[in-house]
Amino acid sequence: MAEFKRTLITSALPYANGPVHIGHLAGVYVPADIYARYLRMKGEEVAFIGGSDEHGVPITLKAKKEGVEPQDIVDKYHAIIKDSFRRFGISFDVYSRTSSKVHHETASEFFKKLYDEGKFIEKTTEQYYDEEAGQFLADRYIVGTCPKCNNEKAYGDQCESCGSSLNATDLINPKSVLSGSVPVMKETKHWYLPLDEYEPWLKEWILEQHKEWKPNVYGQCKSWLDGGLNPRAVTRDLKWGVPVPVDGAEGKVLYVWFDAPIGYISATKEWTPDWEKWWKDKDTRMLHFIGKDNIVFHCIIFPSMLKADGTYNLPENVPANEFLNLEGDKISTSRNWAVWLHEYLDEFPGKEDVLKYVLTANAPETKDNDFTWKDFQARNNNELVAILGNFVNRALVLTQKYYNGEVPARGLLSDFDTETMERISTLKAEVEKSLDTFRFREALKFAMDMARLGNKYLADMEPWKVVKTDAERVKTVMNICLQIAANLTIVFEPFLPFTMSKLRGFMNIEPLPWSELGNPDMVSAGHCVNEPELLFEKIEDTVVEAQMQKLMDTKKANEIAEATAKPAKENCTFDDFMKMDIRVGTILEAEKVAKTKKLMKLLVDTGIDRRTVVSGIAEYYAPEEVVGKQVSILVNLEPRKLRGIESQGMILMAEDADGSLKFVSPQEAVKNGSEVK
Ligand code: B3M
Ligand code: ZN
Repeated sequence: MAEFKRTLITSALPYANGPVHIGHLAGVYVPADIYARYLRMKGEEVAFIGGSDEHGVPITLKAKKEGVEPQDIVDKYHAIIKDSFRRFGISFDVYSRTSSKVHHETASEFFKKLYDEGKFIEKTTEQYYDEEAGQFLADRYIVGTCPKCNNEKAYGDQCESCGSSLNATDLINPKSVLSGSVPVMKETKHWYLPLDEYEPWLKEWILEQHKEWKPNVYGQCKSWLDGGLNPRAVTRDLKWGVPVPVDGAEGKVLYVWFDAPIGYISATKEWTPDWEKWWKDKDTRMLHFIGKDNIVFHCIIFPSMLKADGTYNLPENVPANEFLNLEGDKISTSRNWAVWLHEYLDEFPGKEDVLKYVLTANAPETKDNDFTWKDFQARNNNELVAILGNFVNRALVLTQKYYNGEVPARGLLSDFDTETMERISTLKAEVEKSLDTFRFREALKFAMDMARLGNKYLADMEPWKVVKTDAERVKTVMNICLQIAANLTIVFEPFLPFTMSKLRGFMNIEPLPWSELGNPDMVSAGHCVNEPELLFEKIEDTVVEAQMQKLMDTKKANEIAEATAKPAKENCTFDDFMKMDIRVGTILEAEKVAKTKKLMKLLVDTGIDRRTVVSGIAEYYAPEEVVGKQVSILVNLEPRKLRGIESQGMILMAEDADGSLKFVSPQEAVKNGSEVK
């Protein structure tokens, strides 16, 4: 591998249409931050770039819904996101935004250069147009039925239910999100980046030269490349975004995925006038930290844009993560199924590192993972409190107790002492290897092994038992414990920066560089440590129960919203309706159907006859409650067998928001056999 002088770390720009949540952190910002801190500790030159992605259709739709301008939406969320990252200690060198002037200029110039050099193809095609709203409908402005899974709320670019990527013209029954009207096809001109021309180069560059990329990243690239690439439109008919800087392109802006990655360049410009060194100097290594849904944009499209320009570096690696789920369900901004960072920061003050630890220990590096509050509690209590916190606390408390806080000198070493100290160096090598290959959860496990080592050493040596009888031995043991604690301040620094700053305070030491890790002589005899406090505190059941209750409440609210928002079915004719013979009848007998949870066998007087109906109401009513009730019954439904019983008709039920069933009955008693129409 080539030797690099400096590293440019980019982290995906979150959309400024909502706050950031634990999924963002686990997927992108926590690993990027760990890596940036690690390199800085090694004395390397690093730029850690972030910012908000402030263009794109979801932002314009949200603005429309709230009756404000897109700029108001992004101003609001950019501030919230930026503040959350700051409080959480994500150590960006710059956190910028794509509605800034420098970004508009940078993106515009980037496009113009490629345009002038003839790197785009110009094409006129037919696209959906909303005649009522008087505008073309890009991607998310169109909803319709997914041709693959029948989800009725699929978007023009993607079905979020089955995950297929779609073209607006694939949708069945397309409707405009703006007016609800059926869009028409109309001609429009756009500029396309001919990705097909870059395909042979991409194949060589990724598939041959970057076999070291993570398997999930390499695999996704390979499947895109094997599938063949097509020219891709880089402009849209929209008002919100970077205007296309070409005559005759009024009312068109750059596609959000064209301008957003250029945001990394503009952010670097905002940070330093010397930005070109970070983007064009061959001694700079560029890394993109992203989530898996962004792989194609960062491995195929953005590199093709950079290649087309010809003056920029390409990414060396793209350590993308998979997704983090929450309590078994996909995190979703629109469904409020998330742990929001700004809420966590308010509800768990001083516990930024705890969340960072849990998200790293359980990071979705190779597959999707699940965040649960129980796991959060267990990792805090059983790992941070019981291992790391416990060890350093005992080491410091005993030093106070035995030596008034003064570090004792080491005497003769036992084999076990030597082995323990050697193990620290081997752990150093292991942590480094994991960090260098972006395996952060493994690196964290090795760091925790160092704390485990200290804990075990202290437990095996039992200095409290021999402090009276073998004072020299105890001095050696406590010296070694304090050396381990000093090593912990280094190895945990990239992962738990707030906590390590506290620990250094207790130990009365300055931040140490990474190169000192493994050194068994970091605190010298005679150095005085301070009175320690606890590094971590136990998280009680009531705390996680409250968080789980909050999620349950969200679930309930979503269910109610969904039930009431169910769209009407397609129209039926009057004749269709008249085919159904619905009568009022009275339930005469009722019994549960054996070995089922839901079914009840009813004998109903329909006014025409007495007949048996099997109904799925057993979870909501007891048999004795329903006998004597007047109900509505569809009497000409084809008889069908349920659990061996022939059901002759169907009782009409209303399904409440929580899924429970209630009878549809006449308000006043009527004669059995009365028609419902
Ligand atoms: N805003 C998508 C996302 O948040 C997008 C990333 C842009 S990175 C240049 O998933
Ligand atoms: Zn679908």
